[in-house]
Amino acid sequence: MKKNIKKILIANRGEIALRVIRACRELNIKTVAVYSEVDRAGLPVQYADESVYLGPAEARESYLNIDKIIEIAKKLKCEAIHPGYGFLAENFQFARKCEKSDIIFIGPNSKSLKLVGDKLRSRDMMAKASIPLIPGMNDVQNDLKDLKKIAGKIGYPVIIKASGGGGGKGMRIVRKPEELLPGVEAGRREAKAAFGDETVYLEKYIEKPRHIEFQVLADNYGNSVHLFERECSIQRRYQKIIEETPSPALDDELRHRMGETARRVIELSGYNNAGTVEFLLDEDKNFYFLEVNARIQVEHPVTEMVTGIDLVKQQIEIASGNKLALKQQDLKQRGHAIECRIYAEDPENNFYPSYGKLLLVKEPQGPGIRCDSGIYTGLEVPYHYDPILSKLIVWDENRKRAIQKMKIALSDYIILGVKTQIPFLLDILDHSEFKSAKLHTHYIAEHFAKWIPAKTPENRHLALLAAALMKMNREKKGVKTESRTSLSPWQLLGRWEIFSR
Ligand code: MV4
Repeated sequence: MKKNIKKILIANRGEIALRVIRACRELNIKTVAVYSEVDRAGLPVQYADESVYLGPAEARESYLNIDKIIEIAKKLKCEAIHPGYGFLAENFQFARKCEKSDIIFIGPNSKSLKLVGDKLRSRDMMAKASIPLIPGMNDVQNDLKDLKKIAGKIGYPVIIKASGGGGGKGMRIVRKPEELLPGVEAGRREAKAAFGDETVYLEKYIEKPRHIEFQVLADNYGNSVHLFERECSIQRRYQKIIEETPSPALDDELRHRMGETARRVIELSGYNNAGTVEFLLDEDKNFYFLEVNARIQVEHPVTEMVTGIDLVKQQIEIASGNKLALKQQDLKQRGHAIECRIYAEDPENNFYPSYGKLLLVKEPQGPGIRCDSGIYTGLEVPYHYDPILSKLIVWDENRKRAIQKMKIALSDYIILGVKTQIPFLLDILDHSEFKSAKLHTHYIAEHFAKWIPAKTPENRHLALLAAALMKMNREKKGVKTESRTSLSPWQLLGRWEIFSR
């Protein structure tokens, strides 16, 4: 069962590929990066020990090309593949092909991956084990007349979900009986097109829940621990943008109950490696199991900051067949961590993706500041993939200080050349309901529906100003006055106050 992993292929790109390469280096494991046509200049290609061209930009021909990736892993004698998040991370056929090729898939076994990907089947299994679930259906129901009866029993509003979906894809809310059947028909078509499975089911719709998830690690021998929660209620169109831990909504007693429930969900699913158990928490603090995310998640760093545990290294240790070295009673949460996702999106233009060459990148630094990114000055941001540029994570002793640190770090983060939603993030952090932690999944829809950015100077104007200041500095030096600084305005950029915020 134990296997010495000496080389890992990273079947991903961008910040998460770099994150995995860093963990491998620390464990003395060689790395192979794979890259598409538009990622030749990406940092993973530079950081990995070897890199192999995969194919054209389209994900189907590169990062989703199962046979090609396995072929490269075999050829270069990689004992394991790390899928990161997205792309092939939750594809049980990929996991199964790895298993059949005697390559370790760094993630759960394919059988349990298939189970947790089938929301209706896992709902049914959890119901039988008395895991708290939102009232709704636990089996496939094809007769539309029956559906109407079931919805009546559940009580409106109900939510239609795709069994093969997840993460909000293919969901619709139904508030009146006459909207049910058209909703189900549309939902089925959508689910069929998106996941190749038209199965949908109904649940009672919970208004304004909090989204709280628990990080779990499980080894190959039935041992598991949870590494506490992350609160991910701040999202926009199912895209999380701010995550934090601990959740201000939990006390130790509720945290303990939810954490133990999460471990049971993982054990019942026969799950191994790192996984996340998602819950909704309603306004009366009842929690309900939603689904298992079978991957390392985008927001994993906040858990690392408060527990001091490197989750990617744990994933590799587990995949190598080592027993979990962590014991639940030894795990503690220390301080508070917040993550902001930085996307190449234009908040002034309905968050439309913004692509192009990065003219200047300057990342914040300081105690308790972590920046997981794959960007640098001069990099061309391709439009073919998820527009995430970077993740800014801060740690401090409590929530208030962490928010303060995040505001400073965001203001120091300079990205010129593409638009980012940094101004939007800053306004959320400044909002009174955020400060008092009154969070829920409709927070942005409720408080920021009509958000417009404060007038900030355009990059072109900044460039002109920078040139003017540089000239001034040179002239000062020329007459030998005591110059305040010999730094160029570009180096000082984050400190400019042109308009007051
Ligand atoms: C819900 C819900 C309300 N009631 N289910 C969205 C992601 C997917 N994992 C489940 N989701 C939801 N399921 C019931 N019965 C509200 C959401 C939801 C949501 C959940 C987590 C994070 C953001 C969200 C945004 C809108 C809706």
